[in-house]
Parts: sequence; C-alpha cells; structure tokens
Amino acid sequence: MRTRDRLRIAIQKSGRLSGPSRQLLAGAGLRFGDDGDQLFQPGRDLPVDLLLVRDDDIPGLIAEGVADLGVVGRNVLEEQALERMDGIGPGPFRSLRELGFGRCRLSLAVPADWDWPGPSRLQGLRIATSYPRLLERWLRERGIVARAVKLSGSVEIAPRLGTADAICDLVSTGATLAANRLREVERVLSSQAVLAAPARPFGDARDGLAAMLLRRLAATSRERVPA
Ligand code: PRT
Ligand code: ZN
Repeated sequence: MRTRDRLRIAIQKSGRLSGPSRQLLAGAGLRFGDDGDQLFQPGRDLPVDLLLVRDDDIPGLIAEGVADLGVVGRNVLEEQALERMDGIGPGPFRSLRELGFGRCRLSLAVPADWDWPGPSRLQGLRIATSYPRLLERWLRERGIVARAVKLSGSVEIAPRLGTADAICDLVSTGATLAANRLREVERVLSSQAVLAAPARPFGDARDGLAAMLLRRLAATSRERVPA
C-alpha cells in the first residue's frame, strides 16, 4: 500500500450534501484553494485536500484508495458495503461519525389504496429500488421472497408504469410519495450523512490527520449544542 502524508476527503460536488459538507469542513477550520480544477481542491493551511465527486462514487473511491475519507449518506455507504462484502469478513468501510445532516429514511411504499397486513403482503411481488442489496437483506431477514427491480431514478413512478408493484426509496418529508399516491409502510434503514473511512487504519500520517479532523468536528459540534 502506498503511504501518503496528505489526507484526501471526498464530498458531493453538487446536491443535497454538498453545502452542509463544505460547512462542516469549514467549521473544522479547513480551507481549500480553488486551483481551477473542478474535481480537486488542495488544502490551504493543512495537508488535507478535497475531492468533489458524485455521492455514489465516494465508497468506491475510498475502497480504491483514491480518497481517504468521504462524506456520504449511510444509505449509499451501506448499499455499496453489501455489494463489496463476501458475506463472511467485516465490511470494507467504517463510519467514523454521524454528521447530523442529510437525514432521511429508506422506506417501502405501496399504492395508497392497498391494505397493509404486514411485510408478508410483499411475497412474490416486484419492488422497484435504487438500493437492491439493502432491500434484499430486509426481505431475507423476514423470510419474504420478492424481486428487487433496480432503477437508478424515478423509482416512485414504477408502480404507475407497471414496472413494479411497490417501491423502496428514500423519503424525507413524504411529499413525493403522496404526490405519487403511495403510502409509506415499512422503514428499511434510517440514514444521515456520515464520515466514512476504510475499515483498516492507513498506517501513515493520514491516521493523525483523520484523528485531528475528528477532534475538531467533536469540538465544533459541542460548541453548537451546549451541554
Ligand atoms: O449527482 P449525485 O449523484 O451526486 O447526487 P444524487 O442526485 O444521487 O443525490 P442527492 O443530492 O439527491 O442526495 C444525496 C443524499 O442525500 C442521499 O443519498 C441521501 O443520503 C440524502 N437525502 C436526504 C436524500 C433525501 N433526503 C431525499 N429526500 N436523498 C434523496 N431524497 C429524495 C427522495 O427520494 C424524494 O425523491 O428527494 C425526494 C424528495 O423527498 P420527500 O420525501 O421530501 O418528498
Ligand atoms: Zn448520486
């Protein structure tokens, strides 16, 4: 493994997590210079650099060692951890800290006019989702055999299009479900943004830099929420 003396943090370039992620790092005293490169911003005062990417790419970049830490939704991190796990060993990632923003839930929703006797109602059905591994784990734990139909977007219209019977999607206010005449019936995962790292320590200067960042994040969150 290559040793490095600078820490590279990946955050979402644009989307729900990008503003809060930048604020979080600024609050920890990290400043980055825009050197004209859209993807990479070097740290100004500390050996901590920024990578601006799509949120879905963050776990993969950490797994490949391209990024050292990442700010990403637990939903994305756990789905991709399941994708990369052999079922025996520990997962490839660690969540170092919950960050308190990007809160949402991954929920099952069915057409609003269905009765809901419980999860067994899903037996034999097709469920559209962008999170097939998390859904399959939830179904397996309940002994339900159903088919996860993977869609990368517009999951909520699948029941109307006839491509699936139910959906498993992220929900925050529930307005999208209501607009599509869907009813939230079961919660598969509670999520928020987390600071993600590889499962194993780096074994070089990056461990100290990550520890410093964690101390600073702990200090700023104590300032925000007085005991
Ligand atoms: O381009 P890139 O791939 O980086 O961005 P993206 O479009 O994949 O992600 P983005 O910015 O939409 O979401 C990033 C992360 O924000 C998600 O992975 C979650 O961890 C978190 N998050 C929090 C949410 C929501 N809340 C949320 N409400 N992600 C998506 N939604 C969707 C929801 O599924 C619904 O379609 O937003 C819509 C509105 O939700 P309601 O319930 O308020 O109507
Ligand atoms: Zn994405």
